Amino acid sequence: MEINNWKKILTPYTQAVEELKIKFKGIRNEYINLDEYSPIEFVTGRVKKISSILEKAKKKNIPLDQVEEKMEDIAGIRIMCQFVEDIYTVREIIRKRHGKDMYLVEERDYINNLKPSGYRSYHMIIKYPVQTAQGEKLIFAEIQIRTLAMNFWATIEHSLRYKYKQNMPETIQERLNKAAEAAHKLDQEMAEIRDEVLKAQAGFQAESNVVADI
Ligand code: 0O2
Repeated sequence: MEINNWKKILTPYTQAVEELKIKFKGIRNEYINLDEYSPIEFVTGRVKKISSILEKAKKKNIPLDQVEEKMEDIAGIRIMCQFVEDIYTVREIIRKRHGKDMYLVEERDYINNLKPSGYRSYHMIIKYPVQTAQGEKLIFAEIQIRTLAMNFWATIEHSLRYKYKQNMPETIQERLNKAAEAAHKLDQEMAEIRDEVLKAQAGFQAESNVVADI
């Protein structure tokens, strides 16, 4: 396919990524402006590179004239959270948007069903309406929701996988598996610390209410 054709195909995806980034960053800002805890730490997004689209199409036997209907992650949004619990808060926020400014198509829980690589993340596939000069275009987008620890692991694993392609040395793979386990433990520890902090805060508030009653 000609480069100009790709440019034409990818334009609404760029638009969708920009709009979705603004929307999710907006949610974070809402919490921050109210001095409340935000379940969203930061948001990134990207349009899949043409070379990655071609590679994936080949791997998944997707004809190039069907990538738009069959490839769900050409537009990708990544939402990073501090705690695992926050991922489910963000999931609820997105579920509530179904039928409003986006349509939820599928959810993939790679947190409870981690991938053989050790990858953990919560994926939500949506259809998102983009207003183009030719009218509305409904396109797929993939929202990946993860903790900072999950993101740290995935970012490094992704770059190593890119470096080694299919030939990842076994020792590196083993270390990555161990690192995935360590990242998981870190998330569990942090969740417990969070519970302790919340309990302590609740106790402190109850005490100050008693003082206030006096
Ligand atoms: P990019 O553009 O480099 O990010 P699959 O072929 O099974 O991996 P599928 O079925 O198309 O993926 O969809 P899925 O499972 O929702 O995953 C697609 C995206 O999730 C990947 O994009 C990654 O961003 C992320 N992902 C999935 N598995 C792994 C993994 O084992 N390690 C890391 N680091 N990321 C993963 P791409 O295709 O890598 O493209």
